Amino acid sequence: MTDWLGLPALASAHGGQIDSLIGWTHVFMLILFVGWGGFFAYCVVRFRRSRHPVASYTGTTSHTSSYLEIGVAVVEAILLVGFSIPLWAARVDRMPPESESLVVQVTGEQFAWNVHYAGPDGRFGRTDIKLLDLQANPLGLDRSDPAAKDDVTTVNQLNLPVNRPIIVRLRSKDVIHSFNVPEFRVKQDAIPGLTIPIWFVPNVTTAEMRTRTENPEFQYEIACAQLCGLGHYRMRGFVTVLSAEDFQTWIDERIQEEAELDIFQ
Ligand SMILES: [Cu+2]
Repeated sequence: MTDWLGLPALASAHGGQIDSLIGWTHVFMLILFVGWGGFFAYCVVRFRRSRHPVASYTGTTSHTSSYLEIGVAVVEAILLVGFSIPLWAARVDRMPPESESLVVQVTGEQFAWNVHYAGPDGRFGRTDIKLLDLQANPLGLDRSDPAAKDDVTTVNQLNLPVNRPIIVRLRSKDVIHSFNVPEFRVKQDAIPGLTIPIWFVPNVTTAEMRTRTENPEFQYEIACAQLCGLGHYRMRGFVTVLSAEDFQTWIDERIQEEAELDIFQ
């Protein structure tokens, strides 16, 4: 079903559930559409003018429709309390343990995505608005803070290891942006003044997806999904999902590079 709905390729552990939810929603809406469409056609014929030349001013006197409405409200309450709220609690509120996950801070700005890794110490270095420099230090990271020594920052490029829970702490410097990676079935607004955590497990590497889609240039994209200003259209980042080893190699190299930069400063 998801094939003919034209959904993007799937690349996260929880995404299948979202797709089946989208599929079922379509099935239920189709049933409703056919049901109500049929009822409408029935009414048009049943209450046609030639059979009912004068309007009925009393209308129906039975209470069936009221009971039906109460029934619908009860079923909806059961769906909400019995299914939606527990699902939301399990999927959104309950984060995987940080010790088993990779925690990344992603900060939106007009018009870029700033990515911040804590490095091996697992602690994010202090950031200070006074150190903010749009070119050299877009996050205002204080390199003199010991926790910042091994931090890695990138712009518009989020590298992730495959099959490991990722916790993204979403922030924004200016206006509301939205972090959307369609293949992961992830979309969350980034709101100035708030740090919003989201989590997912990417389970297809970029290399694997390139073979699967037969597109050697395939890239996962972070598309800003909230109209955020004149440059919104070009607020685009890339996600590269690497094997655990490749990710480790990459981050080690970056830590090395940043350390060398520090020496020259
Ligand atoms: Cu944006």
